[in-house]
Amino acid sequence: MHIIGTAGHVDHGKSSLVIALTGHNPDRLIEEQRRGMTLDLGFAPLRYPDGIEAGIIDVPGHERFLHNMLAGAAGMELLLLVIDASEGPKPQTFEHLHILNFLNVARAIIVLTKIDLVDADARATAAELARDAVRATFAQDAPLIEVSTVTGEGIESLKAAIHDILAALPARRPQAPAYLPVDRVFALAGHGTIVTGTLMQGVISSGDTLALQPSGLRARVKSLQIFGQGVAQASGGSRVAVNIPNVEVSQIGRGEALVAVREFEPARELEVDFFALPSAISLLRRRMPVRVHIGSAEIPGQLRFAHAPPIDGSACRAQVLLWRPAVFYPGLRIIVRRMSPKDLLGGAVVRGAVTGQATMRNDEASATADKAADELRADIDFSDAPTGAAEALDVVNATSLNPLSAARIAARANVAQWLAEAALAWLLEHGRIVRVEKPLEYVSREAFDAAFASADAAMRERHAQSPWRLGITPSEAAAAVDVPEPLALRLLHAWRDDGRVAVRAGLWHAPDFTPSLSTAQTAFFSAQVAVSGDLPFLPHSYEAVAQAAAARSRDTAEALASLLAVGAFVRVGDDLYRRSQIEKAQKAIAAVIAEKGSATMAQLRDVLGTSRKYALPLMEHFDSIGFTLRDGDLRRLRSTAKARG
Ligand SMILES: Nc1nc2c(ncn2[C@@H]2O[C@H](COP(=O)(O)OP(=O)(O)OP(=O)(O)O)[C@@H](O)[C@H]2O)c(=O)[nH]1
Ligand SMILES: [Mg+2]
Repeated sequence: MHIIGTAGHVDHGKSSLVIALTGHNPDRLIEEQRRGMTLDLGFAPLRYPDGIEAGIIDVPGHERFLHNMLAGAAGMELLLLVIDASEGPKPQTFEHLHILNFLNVARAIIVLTKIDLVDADARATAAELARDAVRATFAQDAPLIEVSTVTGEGIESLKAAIHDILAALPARRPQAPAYLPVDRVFALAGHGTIVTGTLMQGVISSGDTLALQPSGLRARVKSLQIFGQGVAQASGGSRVAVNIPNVEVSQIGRGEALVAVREFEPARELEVDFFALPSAISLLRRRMPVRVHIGSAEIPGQLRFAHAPPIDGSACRAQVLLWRPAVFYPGLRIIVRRMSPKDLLGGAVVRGAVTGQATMRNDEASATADKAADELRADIDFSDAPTGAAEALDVVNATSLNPLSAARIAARANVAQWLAEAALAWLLEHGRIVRVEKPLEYVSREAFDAAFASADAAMRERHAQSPWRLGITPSEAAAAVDVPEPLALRLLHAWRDDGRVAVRAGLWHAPDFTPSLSTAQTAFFSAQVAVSGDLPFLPHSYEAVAQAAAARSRDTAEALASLLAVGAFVRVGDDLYRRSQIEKAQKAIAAVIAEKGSATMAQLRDVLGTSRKYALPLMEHFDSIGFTLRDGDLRRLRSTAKARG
């Protein structure tokens, strides 16, 4: 289903044309029928025998109701530009045309109405003026069809022309998350709240739970109608009435959007490509108060250009700050008017929310970034990739090392989350993106590898310069990669899972690295932690050794930490042993227990030849590492296998 829109000056015959095409009067308000003037949006279905169908949005022509016209304008795919043959183009002909030009309406038909009122010459003149009016807009090559709703002349050929265009229109992003700007809200006796709007993208099914945004209310879809007919499902481009009985009418206003729950987060700062209306260029300021028409909402805000305002109608990077939050998706078209008077300034295509890291980039920088994204995916074969894989990859590549959740990626790629998840799994499997844990998020493969190269260089430099040291701290890794420490830690864990780094005692090192002491350090520790020939199992005081090492130099203190981490020294409480002491003690203990099956503390102390003060903690250490086992007053070996280890 597709959406056709009317546009044109007041009284040029838009509503009459809709009646002639569909048999439905779009002017539903009594006031409209009494005054013969459209005040608010009207809707009518257009169905063809071959199943092609469309909804026509009839807009008011009077300039006082432009805000209503704007609420319905987003989402139009085919424009019927209505021009009275007896009057020719008038101000709102141009204004509507410009607005729809900005909204990127793809196709148009120029409809010259009331031809029964003019002679052939006047008709030809009106046709010429109409052609002039659409020059340099999307409608410049549109067919022009002359009609009269009084005599019926031209109506059938107009219907045929509409049919051919509809048949050729592409489908509307069913893979995207549902987004329906609400343009009417009312209660129906026995049913409760109904909201209507054009489903801009995605699919809505009865039974779905959606969100009204920016209010955040959950809305359960009880049933759906498209032009009065109940349907189980509506897809992008449909004019839909959605029954959401769990929400009160008073809780919803025009301007809310009914959207998929997880993919949309209301935001107030938008990054956009702005297109100025050429006649409004002199009004533009670097920062100016504006009214923004986004979906069906009209929100005051500020338009900001990075540098000077644009000097022509070509795309210009800008930010839009809204006074109230709104939901949007990349590619959504918005209209920007001056705060007061409300002149049309231009239109804009939303790129996304302004994110913390991306300060406003100028056009040159964004062009470079776009080119980089193209290059990154140029060599990938997406032919067997799930829907949205290319979009998700662009999003992840664009955010580089800032991890993004699946929900965020879905939102920025404008792909429904369940599809985005399948796309991410595919990209992971093909090595195009990388996941980091806690929480589970994704980063770009290129950025991840580049970050590793920096961390690896810092690590190897440390190994070369301070070979006695175990490695680098997360904060040193963070400095090397230039990211915050918590992120550095997540990256380090991911590299460890890849086998590219290892960690010992909180210090990160190359997997093949073992610390080695300088000759001077070795001599220092040989002297400090000497083993006495008489008392081979006597430990040293850890505190005393640590203080002596620290007093000597920081390097020496680091070397002590390394000796402990690699197990060359073993710390038991305050007692410091060499590994050889521990190993010999284990042998001696194993021998004495093996002989008798068990040993008392006194017997073990005698074997060790030390006092109870040292023997007791050491035996508790052996218990704790699973070497021995306490059995009342006795010690046994836990198992022969472990005794050997
Ligand atoms: N003679 C003649 N009159 C027409 C024709 N089409 C519309 N009219 C008359 O023109 C007047 C305006 O028609 P509408 O269809 O209400 O015009 P509109 O463009 O919808 O007006 P707004 O919604 O107020 O902008 C009405 O009195 C119609 O009867 C036509 O083809 N021939
Ligand atoms: Mg009308």
